Amino acid sequence: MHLLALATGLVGIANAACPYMTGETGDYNPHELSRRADDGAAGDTEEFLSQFYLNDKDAFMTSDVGGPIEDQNSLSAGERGPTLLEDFIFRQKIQRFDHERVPERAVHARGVGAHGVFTSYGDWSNISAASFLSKENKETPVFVRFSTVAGSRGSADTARDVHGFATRFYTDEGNFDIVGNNIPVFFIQDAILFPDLIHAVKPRGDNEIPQAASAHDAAWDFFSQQPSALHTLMWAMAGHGIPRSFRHVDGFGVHTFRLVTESGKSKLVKFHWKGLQGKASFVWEEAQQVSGKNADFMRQDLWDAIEAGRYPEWELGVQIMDEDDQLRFGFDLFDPTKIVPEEIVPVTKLGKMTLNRNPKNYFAETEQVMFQPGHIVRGVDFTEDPLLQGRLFSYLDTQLNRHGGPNFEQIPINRPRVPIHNNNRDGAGQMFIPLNKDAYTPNTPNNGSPKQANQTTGKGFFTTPSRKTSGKLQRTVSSTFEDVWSQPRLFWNSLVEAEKQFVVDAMRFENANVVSSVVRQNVIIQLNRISNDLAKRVAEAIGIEAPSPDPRFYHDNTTAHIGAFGQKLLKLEGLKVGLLASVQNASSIAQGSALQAQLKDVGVDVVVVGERMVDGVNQTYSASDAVQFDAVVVADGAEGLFSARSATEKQTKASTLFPAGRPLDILVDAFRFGKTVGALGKGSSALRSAQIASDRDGVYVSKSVGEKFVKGIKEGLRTFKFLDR
Ligand code: HDE
Repeated sequence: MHLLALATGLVGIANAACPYMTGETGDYNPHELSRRADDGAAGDTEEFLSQFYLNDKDAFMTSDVGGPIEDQNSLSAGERGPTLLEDFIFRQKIQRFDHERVPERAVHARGVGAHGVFTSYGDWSNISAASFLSKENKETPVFVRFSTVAGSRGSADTARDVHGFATRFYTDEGNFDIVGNNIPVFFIQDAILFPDLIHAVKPRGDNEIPQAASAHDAAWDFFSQQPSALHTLMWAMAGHGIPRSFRHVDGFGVHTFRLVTESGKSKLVKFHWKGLQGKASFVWEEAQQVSGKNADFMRQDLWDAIEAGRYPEWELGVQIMDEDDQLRFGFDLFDPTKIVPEEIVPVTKLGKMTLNRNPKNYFAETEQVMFQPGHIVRGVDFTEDPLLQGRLFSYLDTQLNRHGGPNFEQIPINRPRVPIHNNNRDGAGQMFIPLNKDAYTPNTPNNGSPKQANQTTGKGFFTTPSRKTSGKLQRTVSSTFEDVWSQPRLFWNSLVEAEKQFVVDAMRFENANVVSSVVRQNVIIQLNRISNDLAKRVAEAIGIEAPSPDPRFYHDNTTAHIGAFGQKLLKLEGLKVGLLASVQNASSIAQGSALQAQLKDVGVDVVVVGERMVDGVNQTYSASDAVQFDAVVVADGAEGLFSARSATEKQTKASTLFPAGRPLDILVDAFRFGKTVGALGKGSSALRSAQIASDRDGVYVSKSVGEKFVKGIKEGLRTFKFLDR
């Protein structure tokens, strides 16, 4: 008889007579503090986390061990004497400060988090046993962290980069994380190359330059010699690399995962987060300016939107495929450099996520949240994707390094909303007091608890029963992963013309910063395998001879849902219109409230800009730039501030209220950044000073804030970018 079975057999006997079976282990709940809802639902995140809130209101300051103290002067030997070692108040305060930092994330160091809720659209037990998908309207708390990849924790938000989109579901059967990106593919096919990729993209080893940028030799050297990177590179060079905000990105699980039903039937799936705001991007000059003017632009945008009750939303969808489809579409579903075009497999929407609460403390929540692709629940399973397999090791490993021990899952933001029962013990910073003194299985004294749970007993996690693997050991790329050029071409073919130019401009910028002509040459060789047109246009600008077409690689296929441009925004909430007014003309300022009244219904904010802060003015010209606004309107009566540059300079020289020519610059920049531009009444003369023809796309002129004008501005904002100006 198997030892476990033997032990289990004995439990029954022990149960009746054993003095250890007092019921104390049965009641053991290390989550004494957890207020789990009676119905077994995962409960409300804020209520759970509020147990850990520290509120200093009307309290005296205390030391870390609780005694009230004063901490503004250190204890010295005599008025002018040295500080005493016995001053525990001084020592504790400085020591705690010295230890405030933990290692930033090795990648994705800069990010912003928010709480929310996921609501299932239905009972999805036909595809997954995951409890958060088990019934219509079932709600599960979530925490999301958006990030950039390459920059350090203090880098600017608008660096051109892939963007992280990591979601944790605090389900009533444990935590499930989708640790995804805003781009559906990845640069490499095997996790063992990740350190190479990141070392190539991160700043140089000697001088740590450049920060949060891929416009340098090492990055493009790697990209051009590792052509599996090309597909992701194309996405990153398109609008997806510089989104307008985190509210305006989609998200992807990237790898193919498995969903598994109660009975063990599996499907292959790709996870999608489809934003209900729509997608929007900056243009590059604009993104660079934002980096300098407001490095926190994107975290501010998310924070403000949530504070204002404009909760961003995403639908969770899956492309569902059969196990037999693994090689059916002309590529390998386990190759993370491939998308499954939605024309082949449409996206089934499973539910909706709403982000509705900002964290109370950045460090405790956003910095300490530790996502892992390995956090899965019953009903979800991995696949053989070698990138995913490697990630399953890396996240836990790096988190041990960040936290300094294995108990980080007990930190409030990481804790599941259900009790923990296992024989894992001790480690630095243990938060629980386990009552079970027999931390082993099988055990007799504890009646075998905690008991083993599996597919049929205790709603346990189970691996897809039909999964099998075999083969001889080898260090090779799968032959089914070899074609890495067709899908970058599919991407290129599917872009609207203006976004193609956007990609060309991005590649010209990046490669103009590459010093080595060998690397630039290699880049062009690879681009030519995607498209001769693309290669020629980039080559022309970076001093490389235009290559001849290489038709071995070319096809004319296209797919929808690819670009960041070319689709209208679905919601305008939280976008900003700058009304350029003048304090010299009160009526120009009053147009702000008229315009605001008309844009309120779509959640657009009007910011009235004037020479100085007076009633009705929200911002001064001295502190304003085009990059702060999604559209700019010149008020009737403000035209005096916009005369041709020489006159403006003369006029503003006399005053130091704002830099010379600032109002005109805002207008000119707004236009060249592809934004919606408008003018009211005599304000339209400002357009002439800026050499903006009033019949251009996205330019709206009117006598006053009338219906047609407002409709135009809204329509312009929906288009968001007029790229082909
Ligand atoms: Fe990550 N990645 N990654 N990554 N990743 C990390 O884990 C890694 C990859 C992603 O907001 C690290 O806890 C390897 C793909 C996000 O906290 C680290 C490989 C995708 C975040 C790590 C990949 C991602 C990370 C650093 C190649 C999209 C931020 C800190 C096999 C599907 C999560 C941490 C957050 C973070 C390793 C590739 C997304 C070092 C080895 C593909 C969104 O463990």
